[in-house]
Amino acid sequence: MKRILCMLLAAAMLSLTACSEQSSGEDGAQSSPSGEGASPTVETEPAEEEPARLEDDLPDTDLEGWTMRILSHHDPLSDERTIYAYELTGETVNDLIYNRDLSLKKRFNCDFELIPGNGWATDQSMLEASVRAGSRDYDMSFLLPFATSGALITKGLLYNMLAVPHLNFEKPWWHTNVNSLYTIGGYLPFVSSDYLISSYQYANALIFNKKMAMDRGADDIYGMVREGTWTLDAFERVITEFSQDVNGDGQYTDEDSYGFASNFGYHAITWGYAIGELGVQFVDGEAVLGFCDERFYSLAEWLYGILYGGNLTFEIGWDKDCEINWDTDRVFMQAIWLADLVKFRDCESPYGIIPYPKYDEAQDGYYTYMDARSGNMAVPIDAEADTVKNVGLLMEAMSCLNFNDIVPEYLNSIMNYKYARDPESVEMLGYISAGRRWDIGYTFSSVDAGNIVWILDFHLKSTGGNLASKVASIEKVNRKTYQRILDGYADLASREW
Ligand SMILES: [Ca+2]
Repeated sequence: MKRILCMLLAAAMLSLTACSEQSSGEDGAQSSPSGEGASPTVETEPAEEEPARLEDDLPDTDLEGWTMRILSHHDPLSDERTIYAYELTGETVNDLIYNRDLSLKKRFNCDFELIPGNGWATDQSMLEASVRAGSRDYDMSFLLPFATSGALITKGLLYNMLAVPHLNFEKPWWHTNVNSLYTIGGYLPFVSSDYLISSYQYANALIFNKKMAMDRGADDIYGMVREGTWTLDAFERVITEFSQDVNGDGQYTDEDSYGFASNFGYHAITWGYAIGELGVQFVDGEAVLGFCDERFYSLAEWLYGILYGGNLTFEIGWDKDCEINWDTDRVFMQAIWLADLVKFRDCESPYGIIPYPKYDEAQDGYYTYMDARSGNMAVPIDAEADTVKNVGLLMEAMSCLNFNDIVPEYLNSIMNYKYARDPESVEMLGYISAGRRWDIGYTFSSVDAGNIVWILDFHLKSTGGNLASKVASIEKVNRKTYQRILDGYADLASREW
């Protein structure tokens, strides 16, 4: 039964990974997740037929004791634990990763060494130092390209992943939509697959307090999501009734009650993606900016009202947990990364997981964006041919094992199953997964007041929600910035691979 549930979860999450078109805002995410995968039947005993495992179809290979040295992102909030386990700890996902690597060591006669960075972008400076010195200190990397705003491209630090043997993008563990998005002119600097649990952990989503919803007779939010009526207006309506000056002191502080809690930076920029836009797209060799049309400006005015207008929203600090404890039942809805849900596992007040709302009912689906911390896998540009081949072999094998065993277990682990089974949250994960967007603009930006991707963070408050003139003042420099990255791409694509 557990495995059946895992497969349902995986199907829900993977429903769009294989088929979305990320470069277009027109027809990417569907308005509903794939039917069978997202309609959980956990209360019914299904026919006990184990789903077939998909094989990696890799050749028998003896790597003769070769050690793959993995350079990994590592900062206080996210690190190598998404891909690597140092020892058995009793924690399910950790131990699955540990045993996965153990089986690969035996199968291919190889070993792994994890070399962590130490801070936001030290991993990338370590990689750059190795490339400059020609010392080949690493064989593979798990980095956050976002952390150096395109320097991985403009400095030419990464091998062309399209030229790495053994990677088979036809297999369902590859996030082919993501890999297509970052392929320009026949060059692909990095890839994403189920090897990165982070590619699920850092999807932006919302949770709501089911106890508060029941006590107050709130609208049927799941029903609205399902029917396509979960819109900005509906969101505003359901959160408004929960804000209250609980202690009656005339101030709104962490002692009061709110309809919504969110970080006003990295979570808040999700709203631009939720209405179906992308920060930047590369079209026919040119950088085309999003977030600069009437629809976006209208969203910004609305969001100003939500975040700053009427004590509706409690602000969560940067990289901090919400100061209002979930179990006090004083926050009705909260912006999260899926990675945060492990912290809610022991909460008494049950939560339901839902996607961000649509702009209006006419919008074709629910969208969200993937935070930088989802990261990417890559190979240093100066890797020798044998190294490239070995890394390709192990990346493919690891991705396959994660697809079969680890991602389903991870998804199961974030469900709020301690007190109440909630098959509807499984269904909602399908909508969230289907609407995941990766954005070239975001990936190659930094947290910067002059970057269009971050405009809701830096300028919403100071402009009172009227962003049009601010956008106009930064458009030109943004086009230039992204054009420089496109030029870097062109240089790399022109090399022999
Ligand atoms: Ca108060």
